[in-house]
Amino acid sequence: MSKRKLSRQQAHRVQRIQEERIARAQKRGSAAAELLESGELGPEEEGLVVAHFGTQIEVEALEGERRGEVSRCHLRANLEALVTGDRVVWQAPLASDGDAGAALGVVTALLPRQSLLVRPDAYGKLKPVAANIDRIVLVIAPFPEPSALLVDRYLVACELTGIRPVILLNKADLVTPELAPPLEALLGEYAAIGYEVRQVSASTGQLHDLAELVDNRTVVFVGQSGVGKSSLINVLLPGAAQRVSEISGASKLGQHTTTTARLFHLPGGGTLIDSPGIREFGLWHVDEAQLLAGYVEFQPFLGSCRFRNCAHRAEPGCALRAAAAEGRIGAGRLERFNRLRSELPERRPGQG
Ligand SMILES: Nc1nc2c(ncn2[C@@H]2O[C@H](COP(=O)(O)OP(=O)(O)OP(=O)(O)O)[C@@H](O)[C@H]2O)c(=O)[nH]1
Ligand SMILES: [Mg+2]
Ligand SMILES: [Zn+2]
Repeated sequence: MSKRKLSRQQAHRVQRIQEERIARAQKRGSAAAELLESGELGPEEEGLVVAHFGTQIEVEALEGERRGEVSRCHLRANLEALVTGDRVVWQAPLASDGDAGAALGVVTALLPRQSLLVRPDAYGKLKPVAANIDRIVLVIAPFPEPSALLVDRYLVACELTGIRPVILLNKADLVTPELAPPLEALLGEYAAIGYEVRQVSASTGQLHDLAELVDNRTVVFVGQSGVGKSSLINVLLPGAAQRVSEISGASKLGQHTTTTARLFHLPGGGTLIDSPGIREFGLWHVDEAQLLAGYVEFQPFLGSCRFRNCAHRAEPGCALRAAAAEGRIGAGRLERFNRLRSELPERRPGQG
C-alpha cells in the first residue's frame, strides 16, 4: 500500500473522530444548558472531580450539608478538558423525591490548577491525567519487566509537572535471586541520581512506610499496566475495591484494567489517585528543552559544551559526554536521552 493512500485514510479517520467529538461536545453542552435552565440545580459551589468518563464526570461536594457526597455531572459547553483532581465550580442536583441518585449536576467552571500531570496518548499527543497532585509514585515491578527507557519517559513526564516522583518497586515478593541483580542495578541507577526508591508488595501487604509517603498529600500512582497500582490502592484503602486483573501469562503484559483515573480519600487524611497504565509511550510532543529538563542530573553540565548547538553525540568538547566518561552522569542515561531525542517530532525552523 502506498504511503499516500495510507495517510489519506488516516486523515479521513482523524476528520471523522473530530466530527464525532464536536457532536458529542454539542450534545453535552445542550444537556448542561437544559439543566441550568430547569432550575433543578443548587447554587454554585466548589467541588472536586473524583472521576472522569467519556461525557460525564463525578464531582464531590466540598461544602455544605452534602459535603463528601458524589454526583454525576454534565459539563457546560466550552469548558476545557477536566481531569481527576480538578477543583471546579458546579451546581449540585437538587434532591427530587427519591430519584436523587439519577439526578445530574452541572460543572460550570474550572478553578486554577496547582499542578497537572500529562502523558502522551497512543498518538503522541499530551493528555492530562490528574490535577492538583503533590506527589507522584511511579510504580514498577519485576513483571511486567521494567525497561529503563520507559522509566526515563515516565520520569520526564513527572518532571514536567515540577514534582519529583518516588520510584516504587511493587511485587517485591516475586524478586528471585536471578531477578535481583538487574532490578538492583536499575533501582540503583535512579537512586544515584537522587530519586527516592522503595520496595513493597501489595500481595504480602508489606508496604513499609507507604502510608507515611501519602500523609496528607494528594498522591497519584502511575506506571505501566499490570504493575499493581490498583492493588496497592486496595491495600491502602480496602474500601476502594478497585478492579485488578491477572497479567496475561503469555505476554506478561498488563491488560489496562483501570480505564479512568479515580480519586479516593484515606480515612486518616490524604488522597490517592489511581491512574490507568499504559504499555508504551507513543511519540513525544515535548520539545527538546523539556526532554532535557527531565534529565535532572544533566542540569549542572548544560551550557558548558564547546558548541552552543551541541547534539551531545560526537562533537568535540561536549560537557555531557565528558561527564558520562568521568562517571558523573550515567552513560546509559545519556544514551537513552539521545534515543528519546531522536524520537522527537522534527521541528521546522520558525516553528518555535
Ligand atoms: N505477586 C504479586 N502480584 C501482585 C502484586 N501486586 C499486584 N499483583 C498482581 O498484578 C496484577 C495486576 O495488578 P493491578 O493492580 O490490576 O495492576 P495495575 O497497575 O492497576 O494495572 P492497570 O490498571 O492495567 O494499569 C494482578 O494480578 C495483581 O494481583 C504483588 O505485590 N505481588
Ligand atoms: Mg489498575
Ligand atoms: Zn554536548
